[in-house]
Amino acid sequence: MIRIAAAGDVHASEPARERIVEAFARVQDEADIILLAGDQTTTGEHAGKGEQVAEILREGNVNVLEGETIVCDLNDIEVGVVGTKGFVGGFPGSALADFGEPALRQLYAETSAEVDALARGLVEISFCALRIVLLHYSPTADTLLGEPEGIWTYLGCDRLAAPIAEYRPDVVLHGHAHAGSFEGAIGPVPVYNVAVHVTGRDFYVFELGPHEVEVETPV
Ligand SMILES: [Mn+2]
Repeated sequence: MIRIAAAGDVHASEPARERIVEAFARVQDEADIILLAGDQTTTGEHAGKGEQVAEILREGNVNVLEGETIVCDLNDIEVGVVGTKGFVGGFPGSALADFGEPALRQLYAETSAEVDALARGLVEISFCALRIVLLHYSPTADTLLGEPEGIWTYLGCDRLAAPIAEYRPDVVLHGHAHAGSFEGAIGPVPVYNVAVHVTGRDFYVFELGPHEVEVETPV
């Protein structure tokens, strides 16, 4: 079994520095791998500094996955992670179509590129005993329950679910939906919204073994 510590939407800021430093120090002993599902800082992306934030993380030996994969050997288990942000587009009933003005079609194409990256990554790690998908946006409406339905289109896209249903990774983790729900599924694949606002803790730590996930639902 490997122990995974997952957190989305940490939204690090100066006032939260001490708490976050302590949480990262503590979790070192509790997990074999730490997975962060985006929104690491409060305003990095909105301030147009996403690339600088990524560079600082890389300098700290953090693997930043932008449509990429990483394979690591943990406790003699080959673990593959596909990481990509995912994007907007919505779910049946309110889905954006590949139609209309160029700006709208560009948005649709950006989600298509994310879906392609996800599919490519799942092929790349297909030999791994454990396969994890790490997204920011949600691939299912299950974990959006609790969010106003009017904004679901901007919280994720069910087109991201297609490669997940096809390649069946062991687990999918995402964030972004601060008021969403913890647990969902795409066919037999468990999906967890690990946004700290949802899990109610700095990190959600769970064990994963080949072909089994043991997750205790937060109360
Ligand atoms: Mn967020």
